[in-house]
Amino acid sequence: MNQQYTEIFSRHRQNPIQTAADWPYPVHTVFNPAATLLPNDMTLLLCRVEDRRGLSHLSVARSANGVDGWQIDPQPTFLPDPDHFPEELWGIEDPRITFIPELGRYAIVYTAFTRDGPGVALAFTEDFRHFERYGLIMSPDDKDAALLPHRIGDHWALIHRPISSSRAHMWISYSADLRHWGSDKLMLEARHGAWWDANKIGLSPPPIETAQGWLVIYHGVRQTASGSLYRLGLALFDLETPERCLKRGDEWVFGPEKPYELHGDVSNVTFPCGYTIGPDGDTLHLYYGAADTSIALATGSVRAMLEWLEQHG
Ligand code: BMA
Repeated sequence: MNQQYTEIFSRHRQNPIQTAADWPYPVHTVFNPAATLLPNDMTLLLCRVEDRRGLSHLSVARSANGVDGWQIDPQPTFLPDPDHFPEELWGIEDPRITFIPELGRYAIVYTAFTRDGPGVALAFTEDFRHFERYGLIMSPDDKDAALLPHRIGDHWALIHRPISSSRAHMWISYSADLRHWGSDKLMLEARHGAWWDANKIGLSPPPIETAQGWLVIYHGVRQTASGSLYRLGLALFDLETPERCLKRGDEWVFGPEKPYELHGDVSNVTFPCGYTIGPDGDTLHLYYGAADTSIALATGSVRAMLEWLEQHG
């Protein structure tokens, strides 16, 4: 690769850090994990696990250093429950975790694969063992969603990605009770034509709250003759009015380069759904699905991302 570009994320040398072979029960692939740091400083990943029917569920993996020594739940942690939640008929996918201090609980926003396509579902947990489902909060087609960690004014805010006609943009919606959502605002539009983020974009991990604004890592999907290319870009949004974009980078900052990202069930995919931030308050550990097959880790700096946006935004 051309080293004249600023490297925003560096890959861990042990990548991929988790594969299906590490799982304590038979699975086909593990990818697109949500992440959070527990009060005891353990890293928790909520991994998307696909079985050999093609259906996904979520399972927890915990590690003291966030790299290896993973303790993986011996059975699926969070299974689809189509008897009570028919929207989970074809599985649950791509979770994003946000800790909500006001509620003292973690919100898990995930994709429910309904009979009519992907929709957005919400659940809460305190311990990643017991879950309270709120059910579907955005009807299909909609995905790539995460909650902001606190209210904006009086309202909770959810970033999500509905598909209308053939274009897919990032939207933000508001709610007084976390169940009924509205006041939808367009947050970031997919570009047109040859751009890396033309036609289809979506939130990747939940936004990172900084003094300068909500720092958003989003994915752009470029359609090519040999399929889709999933790459990542950066944008910054106003803290009080999060639909207001302050800066958007023109170039992507991360994309498939390594063999485990280039080849797999779905080739050319880097797809993060979570991160943790180190004790220095700056080091970002980004956990991503590689080629819809394994889990990989890349490290960056929040300060460096903001500086990059200053220059390239
Ligand atoms: C997206 C989502 C992700 C997946 C990606 C590449 O639309 O379905 O779960 O990683 O496509 O297949």
